[in-house]
Amino acid sequence: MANDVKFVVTGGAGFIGSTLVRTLLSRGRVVVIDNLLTGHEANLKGVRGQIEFHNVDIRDAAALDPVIRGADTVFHLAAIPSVPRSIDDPVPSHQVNIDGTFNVLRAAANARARRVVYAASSSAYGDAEVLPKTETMTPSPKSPYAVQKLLGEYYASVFYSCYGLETVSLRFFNVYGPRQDPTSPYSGVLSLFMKHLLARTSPTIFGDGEQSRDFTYVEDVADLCWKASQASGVAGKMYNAGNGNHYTLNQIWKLLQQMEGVSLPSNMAPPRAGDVWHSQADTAAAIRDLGHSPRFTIEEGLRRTLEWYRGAA
Ligand code: UD2
Repeated sequence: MANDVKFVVTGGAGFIGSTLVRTLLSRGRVVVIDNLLTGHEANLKGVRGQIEFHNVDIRDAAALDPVIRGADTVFHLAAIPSVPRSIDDPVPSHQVNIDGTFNVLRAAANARARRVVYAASSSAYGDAEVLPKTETMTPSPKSPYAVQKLLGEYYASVFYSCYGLETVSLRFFNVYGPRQDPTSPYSGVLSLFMKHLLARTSPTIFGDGEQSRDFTYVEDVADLCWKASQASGVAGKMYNAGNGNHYTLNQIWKLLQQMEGVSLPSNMAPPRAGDVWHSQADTAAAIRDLGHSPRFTIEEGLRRTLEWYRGAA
């Protein structure tokens, strides 16, 4: 692929976006859009000189157009994540995750971009009874965040059917790995577990810890974003971006303690509103249509992530 192909990554200074940026560097010109609300320029350390960075808020439609112009692929990862954050403070997450997504899709359509890959969320499934969760299941969102991310999928699909903009939605399943920010109460649970493990303090587990997640290593998700941008016959569709396994919080916390040879019983707190109980991806469609091939076992992913936090501490 010619090196002047332009890729735009919204949320490119975020945890997942900054990993994707590194995946794309050898494949073309990378342009990052981020307002640094939850992202950090430090996430781009070592690659900052090889990319073009725009401090732009995706709520600002007029500012998006010139940056997206000329793009081959737009990877739309900018969002205000977190289920509890969307419950506590729903307006900003609504505006960014719905209006912002609309603005990105519109700018991409106006720019006649070849394709948009959209970061959707496994939260769309809610508490569907059956595991693993398959793309054909009826969505059942339990929180504003889940609704917002689902609506983005619908918009992505309609931008294909109505405007001919190729889109692929990937439902990310609890992504973890290096550069995930552990400093907010809304941070992903594994980043918080890592922080506590290294500080030798006890994490808080909401509920009895028997809820499970399909924890997916960030590099596997970044690889799948790339594959989704290249696959044929997938425009307008949605796929699970998961690992295909699921582990309870109790299992993961136990595993982490064993890795460090420590004993730190967790604090228990009431379950969180909007929380999904079990989550596990059926990966068959992504394997078949996108060539998905996750490489990292949970042990290997946790080991690499822990080493990164140790170095960053
Ligand atoms: C949801 C989505 C995920 C992604 C993410 C973005 C599901 C199943 N997953 O993740 O795909 O879109 O949102 O934010 O909906 N917890 C604790 N202690 C803590 C923090 C969290 O016990 O200190 C629990 C929390 O109650 C939940 C689990 O850990 O049961 C995972 O929470 P999370 O915030 O890491 O991610 P989750 O599942 O809401």
